[in-house]
Amino acid sequence: MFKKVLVANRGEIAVRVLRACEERGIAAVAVFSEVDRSALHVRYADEAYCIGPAPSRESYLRIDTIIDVARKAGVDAIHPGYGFLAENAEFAAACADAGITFIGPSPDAIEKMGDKLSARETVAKRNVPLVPGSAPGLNDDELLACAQEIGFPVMVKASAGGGGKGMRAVESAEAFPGMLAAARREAASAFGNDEVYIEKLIPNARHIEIQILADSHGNTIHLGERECSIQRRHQKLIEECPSVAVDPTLRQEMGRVAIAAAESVNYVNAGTIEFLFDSRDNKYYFLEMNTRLQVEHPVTEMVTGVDIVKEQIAIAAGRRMKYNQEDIVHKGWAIECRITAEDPFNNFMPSSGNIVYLQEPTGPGVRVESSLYRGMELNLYYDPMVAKLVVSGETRAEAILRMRRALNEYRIGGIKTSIPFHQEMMDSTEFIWGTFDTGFLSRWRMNRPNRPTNDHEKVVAATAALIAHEEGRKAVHIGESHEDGQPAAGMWKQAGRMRAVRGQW
Ligand code: MV4
Repeated sequence: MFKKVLVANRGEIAVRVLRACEERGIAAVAVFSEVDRSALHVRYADEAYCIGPAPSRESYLRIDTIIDVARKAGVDAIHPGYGFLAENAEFAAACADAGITFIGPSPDAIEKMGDKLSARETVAKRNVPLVPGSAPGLNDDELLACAQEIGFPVMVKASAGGGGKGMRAVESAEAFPGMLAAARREAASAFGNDEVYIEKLIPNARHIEIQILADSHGNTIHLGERECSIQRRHQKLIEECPSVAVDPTLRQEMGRVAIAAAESVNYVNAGTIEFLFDSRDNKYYFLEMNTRLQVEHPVTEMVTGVDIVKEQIAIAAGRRMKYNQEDIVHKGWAIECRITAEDPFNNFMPSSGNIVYLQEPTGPGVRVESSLYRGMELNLYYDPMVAKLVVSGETRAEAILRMRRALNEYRIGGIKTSIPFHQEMMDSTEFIWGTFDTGFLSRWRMNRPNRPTNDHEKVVAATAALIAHEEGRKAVHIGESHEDGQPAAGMWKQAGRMRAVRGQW
């Protein structure tokens, strides 16, 4: 096993990886920018080195500086976390050149999956279902012909893009040339590569992804799906494991397909296969593969009991995986709310300032992954996500009620946060019923701050009905009495009353 690992990241994920190192008895090295000198990840590490000024280009993205520090500190391996250098093939190769193990997949796998056209071609060889679309290397006329054959509306996507960057929906052949040119320009300036492809547009789809783990001895397993349809401008806000849209048969089938996709690039380490899921015909289509640990990995950990980060480290050290596919069973339900320093009442405007007060939720089924501490000076240099609130329960309903309870306990003073947004989501009938898709948030309007919602009865009724549904019973009626004189669904009514003071502490 490794003796010393460098964590090339910051924030909650750096802390998460440092905890895994500690549990494995591995000494851990942190790196930090000038403004992160007193960050939580620096305090958690056994050693820490400054790698440059605040802008990430000059610190967390500096391959040469990070490799230098890794050499000086004498580490055996580097964990990249997510974001920054996690999906940078050049960085993975630089680690190998320095004789340091990159805790992640090979540069070749990162490269093949990083280019979305090459990813489509590679996984297609293993019969992974793709959205009908174009082959690589087509000129503008050929792309138009392809779009007409597939039928409008279509999506124009940048091959070097991903995660929704450089993506355009096109409704008609008339609009196509203009949109195509715009997409190419945008891709050229954002990625230095103007190659685009088209796909049939799948409307009202869900975003469902499969977590996989693969060791260097040829074993690849899947840990089931995550539901990630609650997104705003391609930023996920809420994730769940499992998904209400997936039953055990579909889980097994999508898992098998995800394993095939991973095997098509001889994938080793943790990875995620993203699918678009069309709820109208229950068909699913490969979108892309993320060759890294993801933000939302804890929901899978809570439902499978697998510590994905500890497994990543073991796999990178050449160990055989601890689990066979038969060992992976889903138990209960987990939900994650991303806590961001943004004002949900003001178009998610980023917020900064001193964390003057902090009280994080705890108790049964609650897990907080956070980079916050009282007295912290939060700046605007990095991603606004400052913490993740993850809860689990025996059922989805219990997880939702627990999330409501935990959000109500959460107090962050000094900055605006997304907590009120999550409180409203936990009250929404669409969320409670699970009848949402990726278009849901663009149709959603937040209530105004401090305006008490007057639909508690609706929330309580919907939740009670959901419980009844889950238990295969008929829904109870609110307000009716049982023989013992207790109000029916009294527990759920109480849950409906348990709401936080809106706005911030
Ligand atoms: C699509 C799509 C509909 N049809 N592709 C957005 C992120 C990127 N990974 C792919 N995305 C989409 N691709 C086809 N052919 C709709 C989306 C999409 C979306 C996907 C997942 C989550 C949220 C989304 C919001 C808008 C569009």
